[in-house]
Amino acid sequence: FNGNARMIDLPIVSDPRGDLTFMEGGRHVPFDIRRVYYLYNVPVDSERGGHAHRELEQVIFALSGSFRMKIDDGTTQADVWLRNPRKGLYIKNMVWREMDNFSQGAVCMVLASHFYDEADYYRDYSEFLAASQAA
Ligand code: T46
Repeated sequence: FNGNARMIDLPIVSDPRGDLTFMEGGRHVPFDIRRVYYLYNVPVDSERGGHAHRELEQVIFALSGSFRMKIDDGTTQADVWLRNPRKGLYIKNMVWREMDNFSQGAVCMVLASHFYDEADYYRDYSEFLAASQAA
């Protein structure tokens, strides 16, 4: 995906008590983690996202259940199904994302490179496209 998005595989430590997965900032995640948030109690017909970020980089996980991410860097589009809690989708800045097809009880956890800042969002697709093509 032109280096703008890729899957990150995290370690897994399994024993009869269950599985353990961990992530360390600057090691498994290619930025210093400044914020973590999660989506839950998401209705199955919900559509989230519909924006891109000027600077923010994120890694997105389905900790439980599954959902679809549609990503678009202005040149390439892809559909990614997240359903494995040890495989995260790394998304660089300037990538449009939309999320849907949430399974019942899905939990989406996101690691972010910056604090929340509404000024960092493109919420208008044509504005995003113009900016991504000017870059
Ligand atoms: C993204 C996808 C995967 C905060 O106050 N702090 C936060 O850290 C976040 C993420 C959101 N908010 C507020 C802003 C809105 O008033 O929560 C409300 C809902 O946010 P939003 O409509 O942006 O939620 P999603 O699920 O459409 O998008 C979020 C992230 O905003 C976005 O960066 O990539 O999850």
